[in-house]
Amino acid sequence: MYDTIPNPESPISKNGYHKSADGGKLIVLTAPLTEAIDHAGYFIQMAMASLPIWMEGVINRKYPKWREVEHYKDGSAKYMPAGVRLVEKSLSRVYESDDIVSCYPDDLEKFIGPRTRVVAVSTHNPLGVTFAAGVYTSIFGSSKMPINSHYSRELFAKIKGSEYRDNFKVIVGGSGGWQIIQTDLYEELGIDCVVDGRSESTDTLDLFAKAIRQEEIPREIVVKHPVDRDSIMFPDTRTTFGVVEMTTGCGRRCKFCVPDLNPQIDLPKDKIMGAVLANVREGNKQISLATEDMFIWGQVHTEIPFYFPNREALLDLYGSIVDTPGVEQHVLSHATIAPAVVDPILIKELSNILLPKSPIHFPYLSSHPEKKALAPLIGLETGSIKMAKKVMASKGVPFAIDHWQSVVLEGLRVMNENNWFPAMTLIVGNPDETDEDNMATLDLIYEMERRGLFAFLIPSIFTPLHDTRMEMEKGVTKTRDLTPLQWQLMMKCWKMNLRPGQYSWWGPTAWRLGSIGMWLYKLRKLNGPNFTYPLLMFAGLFSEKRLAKMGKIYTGKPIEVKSRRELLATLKPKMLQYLREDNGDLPDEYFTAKADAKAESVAV
Ligand code: B12
Ligand code: SF4
Repeated sequence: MYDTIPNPESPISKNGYHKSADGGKLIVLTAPLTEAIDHAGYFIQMAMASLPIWMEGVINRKYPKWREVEHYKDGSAKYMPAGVRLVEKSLSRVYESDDIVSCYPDDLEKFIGPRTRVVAVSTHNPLGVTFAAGVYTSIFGSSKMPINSHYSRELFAKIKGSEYRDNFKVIVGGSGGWQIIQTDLYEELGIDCVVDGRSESTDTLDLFAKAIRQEEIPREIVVKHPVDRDSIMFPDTRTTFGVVEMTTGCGRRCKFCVPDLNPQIDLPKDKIMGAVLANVREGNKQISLATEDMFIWGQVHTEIPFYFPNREALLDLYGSIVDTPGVEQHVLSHATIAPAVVDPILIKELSNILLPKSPIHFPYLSSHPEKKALAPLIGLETGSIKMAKKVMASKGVPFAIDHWQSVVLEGLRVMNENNWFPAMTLIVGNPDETDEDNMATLDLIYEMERRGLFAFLIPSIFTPLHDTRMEMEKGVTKTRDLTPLQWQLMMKCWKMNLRPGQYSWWGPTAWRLGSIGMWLYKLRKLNGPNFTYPLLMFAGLFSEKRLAKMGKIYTGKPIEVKSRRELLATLKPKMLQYLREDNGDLPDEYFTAKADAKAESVAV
């Protein structure tokens, strides 16, 4: 019924259009190769999001087989990002599975044919204009073309050049779709519509139906996010890196955050386990639970505030995952730091469960016999209380944001002691940021160094993200405009990151010579004079003490740090009831309140 070139011989599907053995699939789903690969773990994709295309050789040398992907017999993709798998699952409610295919970009020609009506692309970060990704390519000189963007553009060009292009619509979705809307690259990339939202929505299904009927579709559509846990679907096929959703939303309400705009939902364990089993069945050995904050799972919409983690529920969930036969590796995704201060025993017990299956090794940091480590992604964002109050006032709850520096240091201490070495993001160039704010963040970073604490620090330049409360705000836009202190913060973070890699005799020398060579060759012109001394500090050409004496850098002032006991003592009385005694450090008020409650219940 919907075919423009009907084949009278072909059978009719339940939706009323003609099937054709060689006419292509009705709906073809795909994603950029660099986002689909299930190779070498998270870090390769993160590197490809940040390195410019001219540095692709570095990736090729380190991972010569990264382009080798696996197929099913029919040529479809063995693994795809979780987003693609969910679109596939959502559509399968309406269309026959034989009408839908998920394939790698190189296989598009096999599946796009005269009866194809939709080519749908899921993308995480197609243009590299999001935080962290854009900044590093721009330091190296090309702000628009990280490796991932290059491959995304190549994919769009391939679809645009299809001989059947007039017959189908190109619909884009996924967490990076907004980049197309914001840069208005519809024409250039050959995109008809960008969907902002989840594929489960009936609005998404209506959009696909319209496209299949070859009706006009809007350029942009915002679809509703499901509000209850049962409306979120789960893939029953293999996902890239074994990603399975654990929660949506967050609840800490940082102003710059996109995922926090979604409702706070923790997904049912049986469905999570179903998706884990599906991954294992299809040959995946790794699982990773996608979340904004792993610690809210099991404590969403209960009588206890979500920022007091549900220890038993979390241990049960993670235990079931790593004990699933076939799961050989498990990787953490995002978390927050305050729960480590609230419940250190939870961190310890999670380590006992998770370390044996962690593929991450930090030989110079870990005390685990096999040097294994856990590395969740955690937002530090700023060390300035003034800035934190403005942009992330609830980031450290149950602790007041005034104690943010102590929460970070204390949380990191607990984590490091249990072999958690998180990757922590920092935002440089927030709107209205002053030198004082940067100095406060440097104070915190130097204090981390003095205390021998380790986190992999990822500074990125403030990017106003769509729909957030900071969408209209402007921070620094070019690396040349960064102040000396902003540069110093970035370079100090990277210098500290390299600490565990510098134990070989050649390590420091290689970095020193490499970075100076790079500066002479390219970077001094690109990044301007404010970059010079921070780079010299990074390269270790002059000691930090000497550079500070010369007035070229700021080496931080000691900060007053509250211990865990002191932090707990700052909690509001009504919060004390949610603390657990086995962690110790409880303030006297906790015991008084408990005795009072007991006396009251006896009296009743
Ligand atoms: C797992 C993950 C990763 C993994 C794996 C990614 C992968 N290829 O599978 C790794 C670690 C590699 C990664 C890397 C990066 N990530 Co990431 N990642 C996530 C995380 C935790 C989960 C993503 C996920 O699979 N979710 C589950 C699926 C089901 O959700 P989904 O993809 O959004 O799909 C739904 C909808 O978007 C929609 N949909 C999806 N595709 C399509 C297509 C069509 C046609 C339609 C209609 C609908 C649709 O329907 C789906 C639900 O039904 C999210 C946070 C989050 N909770 O989403 C961050 C997140 C998406 N990542 C983020 C960032 C910043 C990055 C990096 C840039 C970080 C960096 N600097 O290195 C890189 C970029 C990587 C790249 N290739 O370019 C940001 C935002 C990205 C953005 N564009 O704004 C997020 C939101 C994290 C955050 N809190 O800030 N990431
Ligand atoms: S803690 Fe992280 S996920 Fe939660 S609102 Fe803040 S930035 Fe977003």
